[in-house]
Formats: sequence, C-alpha cells, structure tokens
Amino acid sequence: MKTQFLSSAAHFKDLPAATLPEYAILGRSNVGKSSFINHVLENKALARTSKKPGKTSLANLYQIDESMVWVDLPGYGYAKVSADEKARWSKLIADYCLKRDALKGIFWLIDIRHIGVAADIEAAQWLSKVDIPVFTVLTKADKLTRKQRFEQLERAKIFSNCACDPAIYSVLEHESRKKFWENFNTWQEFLAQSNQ
Ligand SMILES: Nc1nc2c(ncn2[C@@H]2O[C@H](COP(=O)(O)OP(=O)(O)OP(=O)(O)O)[C@@H](O)[C@H]2O)c(=O)[nH]1
Ligand SMILES: [Mg+2]
Repeated sequence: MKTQFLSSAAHFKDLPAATLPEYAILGRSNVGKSSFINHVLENKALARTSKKPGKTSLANLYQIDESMVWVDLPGYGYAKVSADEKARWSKLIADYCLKRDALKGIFWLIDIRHIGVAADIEAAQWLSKVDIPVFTVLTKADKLTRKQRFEQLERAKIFSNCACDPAIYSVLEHESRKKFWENFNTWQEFLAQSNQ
C-alpha cells in the first residue's frame, strides 16, 4: 500500500479538487484519529499525533494508492482552544461533511472506554441527520480486558446505531489492522448493495 500526504486545509474553500473517493476520520479530540491513520495505513510518519488533545487543527488529506483519500479532521469536544479557533474547526468539519461531493463515508472514532459521553451524543445526533454512511471504530481497546471489550462493543452497537458492527481497534495490536480491513471490505460490499 502506497500512502502519501496530499495537502492541508484550514477552510473548506482551501481544499484541493477531489480526484478520488474520500473518507473522513471524525471523533473527539485525543480519541486516536491520527494514530489510527498511521497504524492502519502502516506509515508512522503520515499524521502527527500528540498526548495532548487539540493536535490536528486542519483537514489533512492522505492518498492511498490510486484508490482513495482519507481526511484527518480536527477533533470535536475540546474546550481549551479559543472560541474563534473552535468555531473554525466546527465549520471545517461541518462544511467538509456536508458539502464535499467526493465524501463516501465517515469513520467515526469513539474511545471504547467512554461510550455515550456528551460530545459523542451531540455527534450522534448530527450524524443521524447527515446522509453519509458511517463506520464506527472503537479505539484504545488495549486499555480493556477481552471481556470488557465485548461488553463495550454491545453498548457501542446500540449507541452508534450504524448499519455495520463497530470495529475494535488498538494501535498496539497488529490483528486490529487486519480485522479493520476485513470490516472495511464488508462495509463497502454492504454500501454497494444498498446503492443498487
Ligand atoms: N493505549 C493506546 N493509546 C492510543 C491509541 N491510539 C491513540 N493513542 C494515544 O492517544 C493520544 C492521542 O492520539 P492522537 O492520534 O493524536 O489523537 P487525535 O484523535 O488525532 O487527537 P486530535 O488531533 O487532538 O483531535 C496519543 O497519546 C496516542 O498515543 C491506542 O490504540 N491505544
Ligand atoms: Mg489528530
């Protein structure tokens, strides 16, 4: 798999013209969006990550082979930035998700330990109104035991209310990657069938 950084945009109008199908990575600040991108695409140098929330402040576009583009977005639910910056992030996320014709789906990342927190409830309500297929990824699974993971998975199925079951993910576990691509392919087949 060949992956490369394409460009960054602070505002919707700064985005490049789309040439491939696009997928957005959406989730709370610090949930692990940029880490997920690097891990699943097997390129540690692709997206910048940080222990502190609020690292990604732009829409960063990454191309995968000649097949698709993934868009790392700023996180939501992070209070410690200025009101202006927060407003720009919200507008960038909303504009991208609502206006980008090339957008085929959203990966919605939720911390597996914290299903149903306020910021995600708000996101769930918003996503239910937006007509874009959503695939849920439960991050930081290594923080839980196997038993806890499956309990949280059951809660997440109800909470995220998505067509396909959420994927359980940890950047510390190789099998997450393989499983994710299987889930992704199942989701693609499901979407192709529902479009017929
Ligand atoms: N234990 C563990 N830590 C993780 C995992 N994924 C991400 N992290 C950690 O979570 C922190 C935040 O990761 P990022 O990838 O920067 O999160 P983000 O969602 O891109 O954050 P913003 O760009 O600020 O919105 C970092 O310290 C990561 O190392 C995981 O699967 N397991
Ligand atoms: Mg990030």
